[in-house]
Amino acid sequence: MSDCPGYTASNVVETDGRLTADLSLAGTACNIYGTDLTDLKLLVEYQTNSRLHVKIYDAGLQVYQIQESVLPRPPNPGVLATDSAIQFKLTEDPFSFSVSRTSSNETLFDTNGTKLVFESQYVYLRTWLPDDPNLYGLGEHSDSFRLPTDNYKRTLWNAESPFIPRNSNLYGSHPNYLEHRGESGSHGVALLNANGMDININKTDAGDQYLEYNIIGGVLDFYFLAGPSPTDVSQQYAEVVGLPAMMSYWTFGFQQCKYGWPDVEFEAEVVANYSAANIPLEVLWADIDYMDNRQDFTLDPEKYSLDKVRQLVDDLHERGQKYVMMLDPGVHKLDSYPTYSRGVEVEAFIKAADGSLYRGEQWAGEVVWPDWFAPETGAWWTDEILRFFDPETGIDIDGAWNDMNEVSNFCADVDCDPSEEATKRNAEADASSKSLRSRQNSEGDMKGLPDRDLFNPDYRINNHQGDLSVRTLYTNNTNADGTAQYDTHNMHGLMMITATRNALLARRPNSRPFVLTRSTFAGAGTKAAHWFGDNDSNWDDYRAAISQMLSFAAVHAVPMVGSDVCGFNGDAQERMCARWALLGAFQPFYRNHADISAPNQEFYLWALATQAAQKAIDARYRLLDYIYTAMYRAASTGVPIVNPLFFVYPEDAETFGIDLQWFYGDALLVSPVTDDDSTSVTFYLPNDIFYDFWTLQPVQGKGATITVDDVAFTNIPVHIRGGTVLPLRSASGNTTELVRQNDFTLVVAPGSDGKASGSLYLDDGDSLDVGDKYSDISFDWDGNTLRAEGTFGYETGVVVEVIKVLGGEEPVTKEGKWSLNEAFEVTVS
Ligand code: MIG
Repeated sequence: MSDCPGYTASNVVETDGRLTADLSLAGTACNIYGTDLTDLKLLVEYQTNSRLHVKIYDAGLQVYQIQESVLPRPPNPGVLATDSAIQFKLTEDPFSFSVSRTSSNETLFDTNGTKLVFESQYVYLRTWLPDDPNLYGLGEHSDSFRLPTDNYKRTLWNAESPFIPRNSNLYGSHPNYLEHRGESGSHGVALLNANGMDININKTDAGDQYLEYNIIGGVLDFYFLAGPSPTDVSQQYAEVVGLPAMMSYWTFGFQQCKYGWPDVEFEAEVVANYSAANIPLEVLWADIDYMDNRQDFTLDPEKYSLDKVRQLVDDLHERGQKYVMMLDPGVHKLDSYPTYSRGVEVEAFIKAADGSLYRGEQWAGEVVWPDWFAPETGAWWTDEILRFFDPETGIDIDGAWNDMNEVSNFCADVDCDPSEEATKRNAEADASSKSLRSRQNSEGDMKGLPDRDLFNPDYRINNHQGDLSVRTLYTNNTNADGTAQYDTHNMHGLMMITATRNALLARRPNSRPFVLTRSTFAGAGTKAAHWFGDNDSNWDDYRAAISQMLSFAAVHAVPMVGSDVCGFNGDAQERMCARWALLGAFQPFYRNHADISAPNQEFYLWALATQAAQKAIDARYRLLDYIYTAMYRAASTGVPIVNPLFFVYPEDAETFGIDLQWFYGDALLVSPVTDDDSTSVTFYLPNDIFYDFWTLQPVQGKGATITVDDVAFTNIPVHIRGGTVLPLRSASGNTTELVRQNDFTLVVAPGSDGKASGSLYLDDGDSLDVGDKYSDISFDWDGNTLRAEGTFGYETGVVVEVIKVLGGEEPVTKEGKWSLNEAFEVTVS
């Protein structure tokens, strides 16, 4: 890199809130991993007081840029630089820039002294950072929430990732990070670039800390977010990629899945067993087992006959339970398979370089994949979903599960032949690769530079699968809009969930669609929930579930997340599964799931897991409206649904590295036992007043760790943060529908100043547009009186029956019947 010439800025034009410049290569091209581009453009926009857009792109507008149709960019209201909380500073020769905080002049991002490299297949930019910075994000990964700062590499390339390996790329890509600097605040840096990349966080030999991007294509499209609080950064990021989709109330219920359940009768037994064990089950899932020969939109005629599945779904619905089924993107290539032939008809599938259908291998055998860029693909997908999931004649599902959408291809490498004919096809593809290039060659359409090596670029990212095309779509495939898979690979999952969400909306236009996805990209939270894929039934992955949740929910604007509870791979053990039942109950998405090769692990199979699940679900369901309110805040304002400790205590340096505890919502501190098979836990209690959630006894935090021994395998330490009012249902229920019929108890947990506040959002729990039929009630406790006021548009039919004020040996309790349809005021003494 040091041999590269860098760029010089010229023609700098500065107007109100905007700066543009030309960047020209400052010397002899270094061509380290491709060809240096000679002419670039710089665009700087002060978009809002807290958002700065900095874009460096090719003057010819040929280099690939993310399609607006996939990831719409935020509007640019435009502000004056002088009104912005962060400032852009340009150094013209050699070109570099910095971003600093206006109020303190502190530098947040700084490329000075390093040279930008912008080549056909390699883009490099380095920023200096303070020593050992507090960095979070750059998912998807299974590493610590606070990222290592020494010799650490984050690779972003969506990949099938069994056992969620550490220090590896996983199923999703989110090239944004949050940096927290304690008292001086937090800021965010979001890069909208979908190409494969390595982000290195390390120090130079001289000890200077840096973060650097090594990207194999695309442009540098940065959004700098001013914070200054960590929560502000989350909100500002959600403004860039879109606010998360609001989830239905029932999606917070407990869910059970298993790959390898033998038949629909067994599924019905699972439901009955849960009921017999007195463990509420909200959602039953169907994995690929239901399919005929593992083809989408088919049923195994023996094991999952239509009549029986319809009966099961009717029974579930009658009891207020739900059913979700899997859909894989790989479509069996078989002329007699209607989904395939209808797709061929409308050219819905990805084509190889020679124009023939691109084939690979998946569950069903030889498959093709949807080209989500093709004009008819969305309509074809919706039509397939409408046909198969027709409530009258098919299966009336409540949600859809999208798996394998990285894309996962069982073909191991680019020499793989999904069938005998593939040999011939590959030869033809080679011969006609020119046609691929010419299709990319049009000028100024941002569809990708011509003449690139789309299989093996010289800069090799650290993909744990190996070369770019290993076990996925060949990266030389051209999408229908002329772009290459090489550039769009990381967005296949996002596009699939967009199509699936649209299809579910066509089925039930007034309901919030529920889609669960394995693969994600920036913005995925606007479409779907995400689970962390094929983890292992061990304590390491139990712990990793916490940092994964924090990264997605607090940094990547994907609130509805969770791991496979009790672990996917391997043989779950009773005590671990009991602990995980408790852990999962305090994460947004709560589903037990296991692999076909793993023994069954439904909670009722063990005494400890049964008791743990009963206790966990009882608490979770009493808390449903509290977490639903947090979901609503996330969906309407971008405030995270769960919070890392430093989001609540941003000046307490002890909290910056914590990823074994979290706030469920912003009032409940969850501190599970995390050591293998242990019954004791040492956790951090910030300097604040807390109340044990189970006993309601006050506990004064001292800004130190405390150790609790004898934590039963059926127990999890949870504390209410002082200063909050928790709206709890007085009782749980077998389904969330029943929970909604119960009255409320308001738990007032006074802070050190004796005061407390909280809120409660209520609506029908499922309508896409609730209009004015919602209530958003704030609770304020001044030490004597609780005041409830706000908007009251939703008639709950239930009341607040108890107000409990914590603080003394025993809580002070007042009973009554306070309507939630209007403001009220209660003095408790
Ligand atoms: O190759 O559908 O991550 O949850 O059970 C495995 C079968 C394919 C991977 C998913 C997992 C699912 C499984 N799928």
